[in-house]
Amino acid sequence: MGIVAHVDAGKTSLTERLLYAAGVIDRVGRVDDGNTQTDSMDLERKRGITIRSAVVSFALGDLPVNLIDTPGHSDFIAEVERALSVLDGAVLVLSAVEGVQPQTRLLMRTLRRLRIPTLLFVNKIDRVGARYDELLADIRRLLTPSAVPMETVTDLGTRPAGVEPLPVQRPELAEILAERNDSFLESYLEGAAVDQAAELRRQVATAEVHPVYFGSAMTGTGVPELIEGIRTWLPRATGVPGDQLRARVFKVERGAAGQKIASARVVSGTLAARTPVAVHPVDGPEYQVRPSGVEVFANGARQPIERVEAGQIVALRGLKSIRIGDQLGVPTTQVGRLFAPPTLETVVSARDRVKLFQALTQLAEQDPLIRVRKAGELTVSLYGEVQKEVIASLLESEYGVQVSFSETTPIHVERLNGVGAAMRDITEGPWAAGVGFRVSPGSDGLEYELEVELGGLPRAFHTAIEETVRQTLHQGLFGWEIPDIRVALTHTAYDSAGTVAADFRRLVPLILLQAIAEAGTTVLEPVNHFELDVPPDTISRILAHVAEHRGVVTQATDTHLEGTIPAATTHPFESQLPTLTHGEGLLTTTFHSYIPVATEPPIRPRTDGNPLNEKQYVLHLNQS
Ligand SMILES: Nc1nc2c(ncn2[C@@H]2O[C@H](COP(=O)(O)OP(=O)(O)OP(=O)(O)O)[C@@H](O)[C@H]2O)c(=O)[nH]1
Ligand SMILES: [Mg+2]
Repeated sequence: MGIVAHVDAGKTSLTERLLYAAGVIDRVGRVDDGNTQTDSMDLERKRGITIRSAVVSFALGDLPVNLIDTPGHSDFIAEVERALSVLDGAVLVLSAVEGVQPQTRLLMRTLRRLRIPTLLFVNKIDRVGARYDELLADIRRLLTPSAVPMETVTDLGTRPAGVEPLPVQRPELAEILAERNDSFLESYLEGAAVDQAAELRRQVATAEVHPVYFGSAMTGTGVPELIEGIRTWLPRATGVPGDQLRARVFKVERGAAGQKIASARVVSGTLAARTPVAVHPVDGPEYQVRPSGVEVFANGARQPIERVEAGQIVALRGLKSIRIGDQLGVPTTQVGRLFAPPTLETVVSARDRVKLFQALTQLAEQDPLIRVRKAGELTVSLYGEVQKEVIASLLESEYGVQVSFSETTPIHVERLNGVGAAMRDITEGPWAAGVGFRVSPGSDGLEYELEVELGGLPRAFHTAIEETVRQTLHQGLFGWEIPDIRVALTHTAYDSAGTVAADFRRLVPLILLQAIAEAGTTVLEPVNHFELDVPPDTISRILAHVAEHRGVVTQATDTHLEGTIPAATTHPFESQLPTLTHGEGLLTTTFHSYIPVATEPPIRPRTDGNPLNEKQYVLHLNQS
């Protein structure tokens, strides 16, 4: 089960309450005191925010629960994405005061799309300004039309706030259930006895209906009721132990002695220590490993175990090359990207470059979105400024490397302007290979098509060509990635006596980029959607401030603005808000889209020896 929410809604506090209720801890820790179970990193304790997902486990009566407490800050959305790929159920937390926030909407949309059974927990009912009816209306309008309150609240907005259960067998609930099930509707209309609880359980399991609980992670009110809700409505994990092993790695960390520890969710089958398992990496060929140790999460700690079964989350030791997203046993289809990729990057420098590179590479294992790029200088991609601070302090505390960053800049992308084609035959170049490509604009990643006979070329060469096409697309005409494109392989040639895969790997970038050059590309910049709440007396100043930062307002009242703003100007815009709004401005941004840059397109330094210039490229290959 996962706990997800907008930043500061109270996920970690609620996790602490659940652990306490389950008897795992005998004192409730507080985020504000830096002593909770799941915010265990120094930096999390110091800053009072969650940075990495953490797994804890406990039993709610006879129900064993593995819980993942996730970060809410939008800079760490990648952590949530990984957790979502292994969940059977979720609790989406909202604050009764702040209500539905941008990240709440993004998460609910994703949970519904993935059909993950979800309960809503409206937290902080003890705080001044807590709302009930109005908030329920917001939930129905903005999150899910089929939200079902399970309780009413007494003394709302005061410390003694409490909850009163609503009956499950009630007409309002029957109507919601009937909307989604015709046979239930019929029986209900006929006045037959209908089991609303059973129907509710079924519709929660299919993520059609979402029960809403209320409470306070601060006072503990409503937590027993939420626990009962989890036990009653969320479906229990089913996994067939006799089946073949299927497991997915969603977290990689390093233990005290630097050894890798991988957390994986076992979907089916069993997994045992010192027994070989097949690893299917995100990219690259399958290989076999023997985990030296297998541990499960139990009662707040990891415990070694000989064999784990379906449904459990395990920690695996001794897997040196394991990465987040890898699958164990029999692979299933990858979940694909749920949220937008990072749109910012920064150059990192340190006195000891070798040490910095090693440290960053290790960090990138724990967080694949720390994409390290070596083009003379080292750059990492980012979701935002908080992440930058986190990387700096991790590098210092865990690796003893002091770093400085350049200013954060947006990661642009390139889009094709039209169609282009290029080909070279085997007789024409320095390599014993021939290829031809036709490229055209795409809308959904790389769409790779074969317009040649598959059998006309050995399999290994086809693989080499396709892999090289993917790599080449990381750097378009201006050095930026081309994410959406259709590439057709129109010609191949080889010499059965002399051709090796490397011939194709060298030739493909040259010819593919020729085809792309013929099509031409446009450089696009990332743009964010923003929501901004400000005091009414500051609105005119704020509107000018938005315009100065190339923002576009699409909706406005005298205290609330919505619109778009380039990623490039988002941080400078935000950093001046406190002064402009007497510290009361509240901004949230989420990725919106890419738009063409209005000025001269920025050029990114290449790392590929520049296949756009054949002489230079051949020279580069000969040197490396
Ligand atoms: N009054 C009140 N404060 C709460 C409640 N729950 C949490 N808080 C406070 O809200 C703040 C955020 O709580 P966290 O539990 O860290 O929230 P979170 O969702 O884990 O935050 P991130 O992981 O950083 O996204 C802390 O200062 C908590 O003490 C509640 O029910 N009532
Ligand atoms: Mg937290």
